[in-house]
Amino acid sequence: MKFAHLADTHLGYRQFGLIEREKDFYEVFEKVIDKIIEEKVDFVIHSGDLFETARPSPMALLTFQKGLLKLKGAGIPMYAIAGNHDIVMRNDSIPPQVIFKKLGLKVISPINTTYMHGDIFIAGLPFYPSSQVKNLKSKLADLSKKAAKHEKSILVLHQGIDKYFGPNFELEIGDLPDNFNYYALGHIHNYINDNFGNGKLVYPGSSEVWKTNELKDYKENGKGFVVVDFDGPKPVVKRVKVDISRTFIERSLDYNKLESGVAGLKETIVGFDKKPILDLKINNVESDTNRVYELIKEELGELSLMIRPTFNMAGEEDIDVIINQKDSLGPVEILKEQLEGYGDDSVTRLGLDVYNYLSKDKIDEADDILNQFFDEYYHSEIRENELKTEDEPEPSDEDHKDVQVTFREVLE
Ligand SMILES: [Mn+2]
Repeated sequence: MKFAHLADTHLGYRQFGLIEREKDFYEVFEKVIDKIIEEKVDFVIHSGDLFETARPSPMALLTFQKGLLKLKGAGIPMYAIAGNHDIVMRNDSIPPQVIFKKLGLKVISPINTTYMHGDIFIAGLPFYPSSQVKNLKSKLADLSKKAAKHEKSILVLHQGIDKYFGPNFELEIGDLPDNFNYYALGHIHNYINDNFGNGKLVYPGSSEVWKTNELKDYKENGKGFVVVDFDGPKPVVKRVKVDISRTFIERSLDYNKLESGVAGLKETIVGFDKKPILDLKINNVESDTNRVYELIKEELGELSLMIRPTFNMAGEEDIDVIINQKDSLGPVEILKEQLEGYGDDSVTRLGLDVYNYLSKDKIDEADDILNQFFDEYYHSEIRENELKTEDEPEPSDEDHKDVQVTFREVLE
C-alpha cells in the first residue's frame, strides 16, 4: 500500500497581486496531480490549506475539481482536512472542501474524524487555533485510543508544532499522541521529515513559493510532496520534487559597475520561458537612485515579471547585525511576554490568536473567538447578569417604517 501526502497548495493565492503568480499555483498543482498518478499510489492525503481562502474563486475551485476528477479516473481517492486558510472559525461554517464530497473527496472533519483504507486507519482533525487547544488535545486523546486497535495508523493535522515552528505554535511535540505510525502534517511550508514515536512525521511543505522566505528551503529540498510506502510496519518516505517553472533570482549589483552588471543579468534571463522575479541589491549607490531605477527598468523591465530593488548607499558600511533569534523581540514575542503577565495560558493563546486574525484583517474570526472564549469562561456570570437586566424594548412601528423607506430608496 502506497500513498501520496501533500499540503498547503493555496489554490487561488495571487502573490504580489499578480495574476501570473495565481496561474503559477494552478500550474504546479496540475503537475503535482500528474506526478501522483505516475507514482501509482493507492490514495492521497491533503493536510490542509488546499485553498488560499475559505471562499475560493471559481477558477481555484475548478482547478481542484479537475485534479480530483483526474485522480478519480485513475482510481485514486483523496482524504483532506481544512487548514487555517480554508476554514472560517465559526461554529456553523463549512470549509470549501465539503463541496467536493459528491465527487468522492473524503473530508476528515470533527464529525467524520476517521476512515479505514484497507487495513490502514486514517484519523484527523481540521486546524484548531491555539485558544481551542484544550479541545484539540482531548480530541487527539480520543483518536489515539481508537488508533490503538489498529496495526497501521495515520494522523492528519494542520498545526504548528513548537519543535519546528516559531512562537505561534499551537502544539508542543509532547502533545502529539505517540502511537500513530505516520503523522501527515500541514501548515509549515518548508519540508520536514522527522522520526516521532515509532513512526514518521512529515510536513511536505507548500507546493509553490508562497512567501519569499521559503526560498532557502526551496533551494535545499525543492517543492513537491512525499510518497509513503506503508507495506511494512514502519512507513518509508520518499520525497518527490515538482519543479516550479518561475525562477526567483537574488543578485547583488555594484553601482559603479551597474551597466555591466545589468547586462550580465539580462543575458541570463533573456532565454527564460517564464519571466523571473528579480530581487536586486544595489550596493555603493552614490546619489542618484533614479538613474539606477531607470536603467534597471529599461534593461530588465520587459524581461521580468517583477523587480524588487533595495539600495545600499555608498559610505554606509554594511553593518553585520548579528541577531540572536532567541533574544530578538518581534511584535508577537512582545505581546506574548505582556500576556504571560496574566499568568493564564488560555489568555495568552487567545491574545495571540486575536492578534493573528486582526493582522490579516480577519475581523469576524477575531470577534468569534473572543465571543467563544467569553462564553466558555464567563457563561455563568452572563446568565446572572441577564436575569438582572430588563428585556430590550420591541422595535416600534416607526423603526419598521424607516427600514421600508430605505429599501424603497434602494430599489428606485
Ligand atoms: Mn499554509
